[in-house]
Amino acid sequence: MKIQKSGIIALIGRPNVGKSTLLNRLAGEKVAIVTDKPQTTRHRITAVATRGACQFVFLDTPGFHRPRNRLGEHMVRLVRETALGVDAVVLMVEPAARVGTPEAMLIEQLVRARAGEAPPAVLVINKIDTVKKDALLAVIETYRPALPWAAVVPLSARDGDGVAPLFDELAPLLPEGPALYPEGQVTDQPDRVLIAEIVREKLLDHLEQEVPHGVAVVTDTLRERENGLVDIGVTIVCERESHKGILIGRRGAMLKQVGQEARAELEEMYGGPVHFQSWVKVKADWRDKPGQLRDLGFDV
Ligand SMILES: Nc1nc2c(ncn2[C@@H]2O[C@H](COP(=O)(O)OP(=O)(O)OP(=O)(O)O)[C@@H](O)[C@H]2O)c(=O)[nH]1
Ligand SMILES: [Mg+2]
Repeated sequence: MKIQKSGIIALIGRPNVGKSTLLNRLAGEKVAIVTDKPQTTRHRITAVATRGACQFVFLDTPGFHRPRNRLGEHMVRLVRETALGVDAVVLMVEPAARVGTPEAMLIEQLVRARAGEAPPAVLVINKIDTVKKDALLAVIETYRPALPWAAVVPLSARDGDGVAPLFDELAPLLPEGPALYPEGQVTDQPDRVLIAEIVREKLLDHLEQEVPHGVAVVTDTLRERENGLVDIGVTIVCERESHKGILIGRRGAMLKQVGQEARAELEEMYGGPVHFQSWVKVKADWRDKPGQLRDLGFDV
């Protein structure tokens, strides 16, 4: 079917609310990594979905939070810029009957940026699998006055319940126009970025406390040999020697475990054997150093 409407939709909300889970659900495949740690997403991630004559281009964003370093400032700026330059915004909230600080700030910015005009926005209440119906009604009643112009879509990004109605609410907000991405393209992330993110996801799954936030991953090597084997090498960056010890683990146990998990997913992605190697490097306070942030792929 020929595309007649297409538009860009930003997913915004506090850390850990489920934006990346929803992005993957909307795309129909894994485009963004998901963990139970807040501030997992650090980049803007595109996922393209087609429904009938509509092409939806979704942009996942970092969780909106009070920044404590340059990386955080960059992430928060990215949320603001993204939210203001799109055709529609999906504000995602937890199923709690209270407008929290990040939500209040995001709502205020949306309203102010468009000089009081109602921005095309949809409010998504996520994780409905965790609340009873009465509790959900209380959440809807809480948010309705805060965003009187927006449709409210309760859903479970994890289970997929309520995701189809979200497409129905967003379709009328798309401008008329041709496809923005070629048919079949699901994301614009280069393989090197996807690889680094998969490794970071496996790392975060095993890390606790302050270590995860100070971890970055870069793909150094990506080479397909003639026999079909894919060579992948990554550098894992952390902020302190003590963190390096945790990342490597007792006799290298942690790095080995993470390597196994990452390799399994990468082999699925490439449909064949992967040779995976990783190195751990300390870069003190990289999250506060513009030069190092740029080296690690952040557009600061
Ligand atoms: N129960 C439940 N958990 C969910 C749902 N959606 C996401 N989660 C969980 O919430 C956690 C955070 O999910 P993410 O998708 O990484 O959240 P995010 O908003 O992208 O987080 P940041 O990138 O840190 O801003 C993960 O443990 C998910 O499995 C849902 O619908 N129900
Ligand atoms: Mg995310």
